[in-house]
Amino acid sequence: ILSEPNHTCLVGGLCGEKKMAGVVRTDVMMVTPWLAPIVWNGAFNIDILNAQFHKRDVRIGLTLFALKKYTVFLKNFIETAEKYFMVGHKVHYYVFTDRPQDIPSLSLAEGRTLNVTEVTSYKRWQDVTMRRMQIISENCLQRFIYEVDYLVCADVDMIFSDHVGVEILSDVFAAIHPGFFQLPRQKFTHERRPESQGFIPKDEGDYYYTGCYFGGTVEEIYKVANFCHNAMMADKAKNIEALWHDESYLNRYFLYYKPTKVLSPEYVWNNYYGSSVYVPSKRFVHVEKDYVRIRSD
Ligand code: 2GW
Ligand code: MN
Repeated sequence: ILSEPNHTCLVGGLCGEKKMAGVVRTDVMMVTPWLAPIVWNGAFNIDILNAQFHKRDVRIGLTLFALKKYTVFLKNFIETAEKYFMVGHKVHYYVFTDRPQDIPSLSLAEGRTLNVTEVTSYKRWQDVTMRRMQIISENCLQRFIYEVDYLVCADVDMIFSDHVGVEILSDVFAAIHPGFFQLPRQKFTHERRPESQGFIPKDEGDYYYTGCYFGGTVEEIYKVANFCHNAMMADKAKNIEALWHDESYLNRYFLYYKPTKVLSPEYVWNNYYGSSVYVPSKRFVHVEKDYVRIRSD
């Protein structure tokens, strides 16, 4: 380690090098109590990470669901992803839609492909968002496992506005919801009814994770999606649905199967929450939408 030009000394004040391997912020948590990194800008050296991932020739799948009117979000999503998401790496976009004729043709950089799969829609919007888990888990077994190493699963009503690279990748990662990172766990909107499969007791829950962004190896994402889908179906059979749908079941899964990396709110922001001094860069942001129009049939 001492011959590595980018090394950081373990004790302060001795670094001397221009380009440090990492910067420790003292105003935010940088590591979870179970020793998973919390990813903040400056905490990593992207050149080292890129070299490591290139050596493995890593392939990254990005799953996107654009059903009904949500096809309108695809163009900006993909265009901004081309600029900021995993630039220089192999990327496969997997778009699931009930309106394949509405998918715009977009030009992609070398090493990047886009695949459209037709799926049937559901009447209830809660089913539209929740059934993503079923489709992800089925496709993990049928194709993702043969085609990519990592999966990133995201909402489609988002745009990238700054770098998002291999620093997010790990066996299984989750992102902290931007509305909850300054709140105590009692305020988290977890499902609190013990009869639901999404149940988390008031005195438990590490973070409140967003449902709009998670990922990991195909093997791990299969477990996540399969758990969430089965939990939803078990609840459905009892005529109960967790408070925040897929997000609630996801939070329940991550309580007992801890993520190996946690993304700070830099990695999922929503301008509904304005700005925060703790979040110098908004890398992946929910777009404002006309809820009534976009969600009507
Ligand atoms: C239609 C009516 C109401 C709500 C959603 C939809 C809808 C969602 C749709 O007509 N077509 C569609 O493709 N979707 C997909 O589901 C799309 O990928 C979208 O990004 C995702 C989640 O729906 P969205 O973005 O409207 O919900 P948000 O931004 O409030 O999402 C949070 O809460 C959801 C559960 O209530 C999910 O957990 C989501 O992951 C969270 O970010
Ligand atoms: Mn969304």
